[in-house]
Parts: sequence; structure tokens; C-alpha cells
Amino acid sequence: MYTSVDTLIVGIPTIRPHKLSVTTMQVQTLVLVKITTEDGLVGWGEATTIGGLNYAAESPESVKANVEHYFAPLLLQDKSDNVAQTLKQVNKAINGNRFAKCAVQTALLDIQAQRLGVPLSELLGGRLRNSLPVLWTLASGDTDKDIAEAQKMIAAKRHNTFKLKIGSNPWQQDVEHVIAIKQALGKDVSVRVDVNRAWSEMECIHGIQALQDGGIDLVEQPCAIENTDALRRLTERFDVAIMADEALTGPYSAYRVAKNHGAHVFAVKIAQSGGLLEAKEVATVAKLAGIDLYGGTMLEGPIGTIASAHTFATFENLAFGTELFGPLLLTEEILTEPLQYRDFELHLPTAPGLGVVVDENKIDALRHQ
Ligand code: MUC
Ligand code: MG
Repeated sequence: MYTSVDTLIVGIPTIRPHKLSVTTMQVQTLVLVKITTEDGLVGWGEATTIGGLNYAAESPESVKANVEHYFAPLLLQDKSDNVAQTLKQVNKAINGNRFAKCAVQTALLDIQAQRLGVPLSELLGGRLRNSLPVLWTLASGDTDKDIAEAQKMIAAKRHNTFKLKIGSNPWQQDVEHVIAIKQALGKDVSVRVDVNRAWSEMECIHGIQALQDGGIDLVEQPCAIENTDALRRLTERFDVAIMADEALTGPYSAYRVAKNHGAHVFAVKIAQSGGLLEAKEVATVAKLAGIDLYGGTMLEGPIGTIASAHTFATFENLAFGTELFGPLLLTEEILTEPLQYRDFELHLPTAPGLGVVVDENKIDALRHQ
């Protein structure tokens, strides 16, 4: 019933350099998976990461190779039209590869939702909201440019909450940069930081204390991925919300962190979770443990972003909003109609499946492989 599985690597320059502790991005490399069926349906999924292997354990090239060599043969020989069974088979046959699994699952659920004539969110339990608050990440590396960028976003009613990427400078210098931005934007604008695991526990203690005193609302993944004990100690120590991001690699890791209340907030990401269904499981684990939720991104383009939005729209509680701004960081549009960002929110489509139309001519012009 599945007749083809294609994996496309598409490079799109960013609107400005995007500086994280692990890399500086000038281009985002999208990995798109397109699955077609015998009866003419087409499903799309995305497995984009950040900076090749700088951020996570799967690269665009590994996703493409693994989808082509391992996932595609499984799907092409699958004669059932039972998506749950197909996904079970994929998970049984393939170890790890969460990003690739997420892209394949997204495309299969896109097809299934189109077949049933419902938006993808309906397959995930149903939509509790039609739009999601979206923050903007300031990551130019320059304090004055960041302040000007934030003020422009507020005036345009695009974003009123900001996340700053820090961790590539000595902590004192980074904290100074953050506090200067917070002071310029004022008390009504929420400012958060993402350290992307750059600090030792001692640097965390000093840095987070200064950030808390400076009115920062949230500190994301300050310490090493594996050091979940330190994350728990920081959660116990500080009132400012401590969020687990890279430490969450699917439902089991979420359970291990939640068991000890090792974070105040979880950044749920569909790719890191290994799929939309697994992201829902991460959210349920958080709910049961009294941990708040935030809708995260791997800086995906519009396909991964809207798949995330369908998932996050079903979460009961989304106390810290989302960061689903990935498409706005790109200089090229790959949908025939761009995603709808207005009044500080991303508005979900109502058409069946993902509810977006991919501009395949545009993708052909941009693709590397
Ligand atoms: C991350 O670690 O959260 C999300 C937003 C952004 O600017 O970078 C990503 C990755
Ligand atoms: Mg993060």
C-alpha cells in the first residue's frame, strides 16, 4: 500500500547567524520524508536537527541513509493498512534513530488523518486550542542587535516572549548580556535563557542565582545531558523555573527525570521524543509528576513545526508556551501558503492531515540530495 518513501535534504539560509553554545547556524538543513500510497495519498514528515552532529546523535545524512536503507524497505513490504501495527513493526525492527522515526511517523499519521478526513491533531486525542503562543529566540550574539530585534518583534505583534541562547562566553559575560536585554525590555516581557548544557554545576549555581535575581523566568538545560542529578539539585535549589531539554530523549528518559522531580518544566520535542505519539507520552509523564510543559523545536521548517503544533494543541497544560518559530528563521518558504503567525501566536490549519501544501518545485530547487 505504500508505494514510495523519499528522503530529501534541503538547505535554506537563515535570516541572520543563529548563535548557540554548540554551533553558529548560517543555514538550516531540513530533512523531509515524503511517503506515497497506492491510492494516491501523500504524507510528509521532517527530521531536522541543528548543526550536523553538533546538537544530537543523528545527522541529516544519517537520517537519509537510515530511512532509505532500513525504514523504506519495511514500509514498502507492509501490506496492512493499520498504522499502529506498522509503527509497532518499525519500532521493533529499528533501534534508536528517534529523529528518523519521528519523520516517518509524521508522514504515516499525515496519510491516515487525510484518509479519515480530519486534522492530524484529531488522531492525537483532539485539539484543545486552535493557536499556540510562540516566543522568539534572540541569538545574534550582540546585545544591542538583540534588543532592537526584540523591540521590532513586539511592535509587529509577532512575539512578546524571548529566549536567549547563552553558554558560549564566560558565564559572567553571558549573564550581563541577558540582564541588559531584560532591563531594556522591561518587567512585562518574559525573558528566558537556554544554556544548551554549557555550564558546570558550580557555574550553574552562580549563573542561575544571578539570572533569578535579574528577573529571568526560565533556565533551559544549563548542565550536561547526562548530569540529571545536577539538574535535580538545581531544581530543588532555585525558584526560577529549571527546564530539561536535551536530557529528554523520549518517554523513558522523561520518566526517569520525572520520578525524582528533576526539573520544573519539560521542553517537549517531537524529534527528540521519537515521534508525535511519544511526545504525547512525555507530556503525560510530566502531567503525572506535576511538571509544567513547553513546546520545543529542533528549528524545523514548516512541516516539523506544524506537526509539533498539532501535537502541542492537544496538551492540557502548556504553561510556558512554545518556541515554534523555526520557519520564521528561514529565508525561503517551502509551502504554497506559509504558516499563519499573528498576534503572538501560530494558528493551526483546519484541513485534513498536517493541513499544509508543500511546494515541491521550490523543494526541487533547494534540495542538495
Ligand atoms: C534548543 O536547544 O532549544 C530551539 C530554539 C532555538 O533557538 O534553538 C533550539 C534548540
Ligand atoms: Mg534548548
